[in-house]
Order: sequence, then C-alpha cells, then structure tokens
Amino acid sequence: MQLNSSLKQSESFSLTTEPSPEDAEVDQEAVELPLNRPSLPASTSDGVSVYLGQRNNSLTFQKAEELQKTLLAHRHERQLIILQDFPDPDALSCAWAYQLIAQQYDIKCEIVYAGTLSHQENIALVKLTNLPAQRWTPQNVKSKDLSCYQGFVLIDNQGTTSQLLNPVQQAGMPLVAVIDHHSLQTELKSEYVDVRPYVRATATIFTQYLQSGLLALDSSISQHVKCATALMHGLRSDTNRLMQAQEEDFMAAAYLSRFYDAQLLNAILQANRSKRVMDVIERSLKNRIVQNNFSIAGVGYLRYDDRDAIPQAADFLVTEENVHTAVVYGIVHDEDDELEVVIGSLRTTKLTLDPDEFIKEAFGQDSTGRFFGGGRTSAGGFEIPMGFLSGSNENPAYAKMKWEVFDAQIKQKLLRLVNPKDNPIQSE
Ligand SMILES: [Mn+2]
Repeated sequence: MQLNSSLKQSESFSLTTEPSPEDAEVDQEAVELPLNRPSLPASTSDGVSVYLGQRNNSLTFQKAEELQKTLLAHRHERQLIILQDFPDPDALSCAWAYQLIAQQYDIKCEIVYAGTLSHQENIALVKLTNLPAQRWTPQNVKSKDLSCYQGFVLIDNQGTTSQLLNPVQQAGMPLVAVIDHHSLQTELKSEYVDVRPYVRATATIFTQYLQSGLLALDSSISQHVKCATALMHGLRSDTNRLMQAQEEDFMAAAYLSRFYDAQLLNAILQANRSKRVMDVIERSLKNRIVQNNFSIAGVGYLRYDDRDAIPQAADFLVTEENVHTAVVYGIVHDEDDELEVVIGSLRTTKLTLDPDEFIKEAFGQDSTGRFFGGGRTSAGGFEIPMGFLSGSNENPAYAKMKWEVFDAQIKQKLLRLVNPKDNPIQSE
C-alpha cells in the first residue's frame, strides 16, 4: 500500500486492515483507502497493475487525492448531486459512482434532476440498474427542506443546464465539487474542481478515480457491477460507441470491462425508439436544409417529455453522406406551466469544429451574460427561453407565427456561420 506522505495523518487517514463488509454496512467511521499511486507499478487489491496514460497519470492521482481530502473534510454530511435537467448516461452513471465513493465517508448523497428522463435508453438504464436518481421539479423543490444538506455537487454539468442551481444557491448551500468534461462555462466557487474538457466522458474521469483507489470495485457486489455497467454505457454514449474515444477513454473502458455486465448493457441498449421519437425524426428529415455539409432542421413544437427526440434526430441527420454537422431544434412546451423554451442539439463529425465555440458564436449571450448553450467534443446544445411569448398556442395562427419567427431567426444565426463568405470557423 502506498500513501502519499503529503497527506496528514491527523486527517484520520489510517491505513489499517480493510473493513469487513458488515462493518462497512453499519458505520464507516474510519475511511481506509490507500490511493494507488500511478507512477509506481501500482497494484490494486486484485493484484492487477494499473496503467493510466502517461500524460495524465500524475494529474489523475493528484485529483483523486484532492477529492479524497474534500470528502474527508465533509464526513457524516448530506449532499445533493445535481444533474442537468435532462440527464444522460454519462451524468447518471457518474453521479452514482460519486454516491458510492462518498458513502465510504458516511456522506449521504441524493441524485436529483429537474427535467425528465426522456431518452428510452436512459429510462432503461435507470430501471434495469435501479439507479438511485430522483426528479425534483422546480415547483416541488420549494417544499423541500434544503437545510438538511450541507453542500451540493455538480457532475457532468456546471449548473448552467439545471433549474435547480438557483433554488439551491438561494438556500445558501455551498458548492462542494464540480466534476465535468464540458468547456468551462462560468467561474464557479467550488471547493473541489475537476473540469477536463479534453476528456471525452465524465465516466472516464470517474473510472480513473476508481482506479486510483477511491473505491475498490468488487465483482461480487451487485451494485458495483451495475455501476460499472452504467459507467461503461456513459463512456460509450459520450464517445459515439468509442468511435471518438481516445487512449484515456479506452483505458477506462478496459478497466470497467473487468467488472461490467455485458448482458445488462445489451439489455439497456436494446431499448426501442418510441413512436413519438420516430415522428420527430421524420419531421427533421422532411424539414432539413443542407448547406455546406451542415444539415439544419427545425421540428416545430414538441412536448416536454419528448425533448430527447431532438438529440436523437441530430444523431440521425449527421449520418447522411456529405453532412458533417447537424443541428436540430424545436419549441419544447411544458403544458402545466405554459413554459416554452427553444431547445437545440448539434452533432458533428468534423474534427475541426468545436461545438462549444460554434454555439456560443451563433447564439451569443442573454442579458445577464449567460450563454444560450455550449458543448463538448462532437456535441453541443442550446436552450433559449421564450419568456413573454410562451403559451397561447390554442390560437393556431399565433402558434404558427411564433414558430416561424423563431425558426427564421435560428436559421439566420446558424447560416451566418455556415456560409463560407464570412464564416470564421469553416476552413476549407
Ligand atoms: Mn458527458
């Protein structure tokens, strides 16, 4: 066992024997987690040596160690893990991994999101693995006693895509950790920050934490196997089934392959598309315009629960020959609140196109300086609130006019960048 000497013993970081499973159940007073130093021919409990990519092994170790210190400082607390409103497999699996890591420090975490799980694969993931995520709408968060949480954590997002950020900040809850792979969105005051935009999936970062020893996966514990399967799913779905994976992601997948349940993953991936998703894809095909290898499609109005059809339609449109980038958008409406928001997704296979830069350039910022969207490698998204223009769609002429105005404005903003004449992004 190796322990970094810089860790103070006073932090009760005792290196005694492993706790028995029963002890672990009752109380995890003492946390005994030797971190695996990657620079040494580190060995995990099962005696298999750990290899992390040369470039990042010291960073990973340093980050794992820092996270451990943060968790130690917050023992016996309760934390909220806040995900984006429409959490994807990467976010869900990493939140679960964080929860399991934190449990060892007697930190109780609840995983919450404000929107819906609308992608059939996400629903299957949550159901088949019993993933402990809960929906907290902006309405019912008001009835929650937020004072019982001593901190919150943002995973696979930086708060810009969650409606829960405001209520939680207003309650004065401190931000304990941000762990993400999207480009830095805003300066966040967080005790622990691990934002690595060059990593393809947050699941890769979390797998590296596990490899560093923050949680020793055990194939005989069903929850560990399910969490490893979820992480594998998150990693695959954020790397286009590993097509865009890089060395670090492959190394992470290789490590997870020792623990994950291939049959379970297969069952999750077997989830079929709903008829409504098929309808949105059909609309996107019908409405698309293709210019300079960009495919752009507005799909009109869609229900809140079908919101995830938009990225799925973008995934589909980008597969057309001569298309390298697809943007699909629509007006998503929440029938209860008469709230409407334009939601869009971008998918690209063009290596030189940075979705974060493209979306920020296309749509700019709102009056408070907040960008309407952003992205990561190969994918991005945006949300434009419709404010005063929301609702009143029972008047079909008004609804039609409203869609046409938004459709035209979004197209203008996108085509300004797609058009090679004054396009700063397109190189060839
Ligand atoms: Mn992600």
